[in-house]
Order: sequence, then structure tokens, then C-alpha cells
Amino acid sequence: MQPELIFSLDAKKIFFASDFHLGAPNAELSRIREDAICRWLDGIMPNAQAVFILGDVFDFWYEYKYTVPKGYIRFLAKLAQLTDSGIPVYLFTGNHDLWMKDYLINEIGVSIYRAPIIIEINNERVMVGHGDGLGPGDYRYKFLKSVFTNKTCQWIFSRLHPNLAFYIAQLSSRRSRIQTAHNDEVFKGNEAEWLYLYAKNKEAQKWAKYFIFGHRHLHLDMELPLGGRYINLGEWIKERYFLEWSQSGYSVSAFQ
Ligand SMILES: [Mn+2]
Repeated sequence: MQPELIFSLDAKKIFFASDFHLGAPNAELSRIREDAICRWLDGIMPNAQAVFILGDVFDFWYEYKYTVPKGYIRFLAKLAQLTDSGIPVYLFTGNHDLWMKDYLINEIGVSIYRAPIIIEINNERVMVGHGDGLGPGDYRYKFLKSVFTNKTCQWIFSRLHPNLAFYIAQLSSRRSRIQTAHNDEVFKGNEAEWLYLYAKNKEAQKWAKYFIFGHRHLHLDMELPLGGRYINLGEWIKERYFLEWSQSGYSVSAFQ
């Protein structure tokens, strides 16, 4: 599998973050988080060679042909500022925002990925993605994803008036872990962490040495059997973790 993007770093860095869940749990708290994300992006802009945002950027996003959800203007403008200044932004869809189409590509100038990709940073192979539906188990979600990504199902859903469609979507997202504040994720042990098992498997197949995902809402940095690493970026609802990759390797910190 050839790397899709190749970076060679000297003075600049590549930044990664995931799971902003803008829109949740309510407008007020989402706005505070949006401001923090904008401050983070302002701070990294002078040093950034590229920015990767690994999915669940929005707690809910659905694009019609002529309509997109309201909100997130400051965040979207900040992304536009990055791309306008020549810094590429790579946006991955997550399980909460897999209905992104071409609006953000055309309007903001980001690249959108719907599945993990392999990149190369200073000759190291790195797999990057949201992480939903990978590894063993999670059959209920894998089935739902096949429905959600089905073109006919999307066409039918798009026939609903947005007021009704977004109401239905909010009913289901109200049960999600952020809305119910049950996002105190705990480590389950190596053999029960699906993304660890996935990374271990792909490491054995020599796909990559480093694996960076989100989705789990828990920051992890685990050694793999052959010396690679599985890094999970956690989320921005409580912790605000981000990863920076410089010439000397990567480090993860929490944005203050
Ligand atoms: Mn998430």
C-alpha cells in the first residue's frame, strides 16, 4: 500500500486532533469549545506544515444539495484562513459527520477522507483515520454505517424537509454519550481495545509503524508488538488533546 501523502519536515510540524463534536451538548458549551479550537489553530498556524482533523468534527452534519447546517462560522473561517495561507487541512469524516459532501471542499478548501489513509512523515509510515468500524466486533455499528453510507438511503433521507430530518437526527444523537454526559471512557485492556487489535494486525502486515486514530474518546499511546505505536487522540469535550509531529518525532499534549 503506497502512502497517499508524503511529508518531509524541517522546521515546521504536522498537527493532529480529533472529536471536537461541535454542536454538543448545547450551543453555549459548543461555542466555548469552538473558541478554544480557534485559539489552538491560531497558535499553531505559524508552525504548521499541515493539519489533520480526524473526524467527529461536528456532532451532527448533513449536507443537502443547496443547504448545510447553521453554525460553526468561526471554526470554518479559521480553516479557510489556514488553507488560504497555503497550509493544507485534511478532514476525515467520523461516525457523527459522515454526511459531508463537497461543500467544505469547495467553500473552505479542505480535503476530505472517508476512510483511513497511509501517510509518510520523514520516511515513517503512519496510518491516520477516525477509527470507526475498524477491528473486530461492533457489528451493530458496522451495519448502521452500511445503511448511512448507502446512496439510496441518503437520497430518501434528503427528500425530508431539513426541519424534520434534523429533528430525527437530534433524537438519535440525544442518546449518544456526549449528550448524556456518559463519556467517562476507561481503558478496557489490550485485547478489548478494537483499534489496538486493528493496529497490531496492520503492523504485522507492514502497513505502517504508527497508527493515529480518534473515535475512542480516550487518549492512548500504546506500544505495538513490533515496536510501532497506536496513538488515540481522545476528544475535545473535556481534554483537548492534540498531537504534533516535528523533525524529532511526535508528542501529545492538552491545549490549555
Ligand atoms: Mn466521537
